Amino acid sequence: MERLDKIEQPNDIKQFEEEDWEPLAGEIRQFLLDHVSRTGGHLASNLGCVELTMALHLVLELPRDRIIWDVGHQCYTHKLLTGRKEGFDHLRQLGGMSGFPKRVESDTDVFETGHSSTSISAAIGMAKAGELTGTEGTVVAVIGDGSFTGGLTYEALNNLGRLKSSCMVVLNDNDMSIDENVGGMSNYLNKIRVGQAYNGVKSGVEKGLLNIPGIGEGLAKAVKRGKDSIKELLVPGMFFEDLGITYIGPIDGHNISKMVDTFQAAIKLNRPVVVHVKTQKGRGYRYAEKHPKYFHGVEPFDLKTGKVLKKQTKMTNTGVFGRKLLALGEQYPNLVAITAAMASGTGLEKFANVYPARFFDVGIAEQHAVTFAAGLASGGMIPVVAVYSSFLQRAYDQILHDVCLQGLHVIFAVDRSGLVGQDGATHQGIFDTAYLSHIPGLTVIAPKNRYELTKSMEFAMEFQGPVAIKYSRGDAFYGLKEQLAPVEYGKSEILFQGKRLALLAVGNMVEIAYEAYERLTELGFSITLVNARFISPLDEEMLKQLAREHEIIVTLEEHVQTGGYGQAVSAFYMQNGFRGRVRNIAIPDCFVEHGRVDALREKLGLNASGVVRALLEDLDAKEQIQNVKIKKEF
Ligand SMILES: Cc1ncc(C[n+]2csc(CCOP(=O)(O)OP(=O)(O)O)c2C)c(N)n1
Repeated sequence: MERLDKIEQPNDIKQFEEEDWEPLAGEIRQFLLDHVSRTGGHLASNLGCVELTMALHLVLELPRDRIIWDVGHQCYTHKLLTGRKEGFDHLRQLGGMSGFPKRVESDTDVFETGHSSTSISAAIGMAKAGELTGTEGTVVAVIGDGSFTGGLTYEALNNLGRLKSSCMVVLNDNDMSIDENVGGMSNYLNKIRVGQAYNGVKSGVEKGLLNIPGIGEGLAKAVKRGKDSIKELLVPGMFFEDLGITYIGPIDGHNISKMVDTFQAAIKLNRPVVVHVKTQKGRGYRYAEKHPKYFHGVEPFDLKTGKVLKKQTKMTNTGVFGRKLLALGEQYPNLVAITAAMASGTGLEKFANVYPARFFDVGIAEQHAVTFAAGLASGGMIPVVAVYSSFLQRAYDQILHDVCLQGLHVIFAVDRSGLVGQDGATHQGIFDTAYLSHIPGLTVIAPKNRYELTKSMEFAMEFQGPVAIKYSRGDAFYGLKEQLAPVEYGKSEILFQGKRLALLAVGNMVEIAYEAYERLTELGFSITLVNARFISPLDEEMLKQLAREHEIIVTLEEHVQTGGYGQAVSAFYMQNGFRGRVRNIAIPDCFVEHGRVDALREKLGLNASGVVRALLEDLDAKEQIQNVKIKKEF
C-alpha cells in the first residue's frame, strides 16, 4: 500500500499526481476488503464511493471545508483519507473506531449521522451559520439515492432553494437503498440516467456550465433560461432547477478527474447546487457487485468465497416474525405489511413475495409509513408496520396523532429493540418504551421468547386498537418453552414463584433473568421470576400481589432508566404505599456506543453475572457477592 501509507492526515491526498489517483483507489479498495472481511461492517456502499470521496478530498480543504455524510455508513474512505487507518483494526468494536462519523474522532467529522436524510438540512444550517458569522468554507452534503426518499430531504431542498445558501449536495446515486430503491424519485433519477435524449441535453448543459472559466450567477441563469425553452421532460434535473437549485449531472462517479472538475465548477457557482453522481454499489468486489444487498452490512466473511464465517444456527426474532406474518397473511386477507426501506432487515421479504399487492415498501419514510398505515386502517385493513426501534423514533407524532388518537388498529412490529451492538449510539433501540408506553390507548408488548412473539402477533391481530410488539436483534430465545401462559390483555406472567425477592424482566431480558434465577437457585435462594410481557398497560393486579408477598422488587430491562418499565413500576409502588425496596436495573440515561452486544451488556451490568451481583446485593448476601467477584464469570 505504498500510496495509502503516505496518507497520515487530512489533505495528504493532494500530494499525488493524477496518474496516482486510480492506483490509490485500488489500494483503498483492497484495504477496505481486507479489513471489513475481518471485522464486519458496511462494505458495498463504501466500495461504491471510493472515487467520489477521493475527488471531494482533492477539491476541498479540510477541516475548513465540511462534508456531511448522510447516514454515515459510507464514510470509511473519508476516515482513511483523514489518517485513521489504524482505527480499522478495531472497527465498530467496544472502545474502537466507530463505523459512522464521530466528532470525537476527528475535526473532519463535522456532523454525526446514522439515521438517514439529515445531511442537507444540516449542511444548509452550517452554510447559513458560515454566512452569519463570516466563517469561510464550503459545505457539502453527500446523500445516497436511498436516503433521497426520506421526507426531510424535501423539506431541506425546499428551504435550500429559498435561502440560496452556497451549499453543494452530492447525490450519490447507485440505484440501490439497502434493498432495491423504490418510488417516484428513484424512477425520476433513473430516467435522468438512462434516457438517450437527456444525455444530449445534459452534455450541452454541462459544457455550458463547466467549460467556460469563471462561471457566475449570470451564466447559470442563462443556461437555465436555455433549458426552460426545452420541454421540461427532456431536461435533466428540472425538478431541482424549479426549486431554485442548480442541477449538474449525471456524471460518472468512478471517474475522479471528471468529478474533480465538476465539483470545482459547482463550488465556484457559489449557490445551491446538486451534483448528480452515478456510482456502482459494491464496486471492485464481484460478490458485492452481484449481491449489494447482502454486502450492505456484513459480518466477518471469507474474502475468497464471499461467505460469512459465522453460521446462523438459530432463527432470529426477525425470522420468527417474518414467518408468522406470512401465515397470518393467509388467515387475514385484510392484513397488509409496510416497511420503510427495510424489507429484508425486518423479515418481510417472504410476505412481499407471496402477497405483493399487500406489501408496501415506502422508502426511508418512517413518518409516512405510520400515517399511511393509519389511512389503511381507516379503510378497513390491518396494517403491520415493521420498523427498527431507533428509526421509529422519528415517527412519534404520527403514532400519537394519526394512529393512537383515533384508536386505529395498527400493529407496530418494533424490531431491534434493545442493544443492537456495533452500529452504535444512533442505532441502539433503548428508548422505545419511553416514547411508546405513555401514549394513551397504545398497548405495548415485549414477548420473552420466539413462541410468545408469535402468540403476541395473534393477540395483536384480534385486538381492536393500536399495538406495539417489541423484540430484539439476533437469535430468538428458545428457552422457557413450557412456560407460556395465554397472552391476555395487560397480564404479566409469573414464571417461578419464590419469596422475598421478585425479579420482573422485560422482553429479551427474561432470558438473562432466567439465567440469573438459575444461578441463585443453585446458591440456595428462592426468588420469584416474572415475565412483564405487557409494558403498557401495567399489570397492576399482579404488582399488588407481588407487593403482598415480597420485600424486594427488582425490574430488569434493556432500556434507559427514564421512561422505562422499571420507572413505571416504581411510580406505581410509590403511589400505592409499598414499604419494601424497589430497584430498577436498566441502562443509565446515556447514549450507548458501539461494541458487541455481549460486551456492552457486560459493561452495563446487563448480563447474567451483573444481574446476579445486583440481586445478591439486594438480598444482602455478602459472602456470595465475594464469590461472584472471585469467579467473575458464571
Ligand atoms: C431513518 C432511517 N431509516 C432506515 C435506515 C437504514 N438504512 C441505512 S442505509 C440505508 C440505505 C441508504 O441508501 P442510500 O442512501 O442510497 O445509500 P447506499 O447505501 O446505497 O450508498 C437504509 C435504509 C436509516 N439509516 N435511517
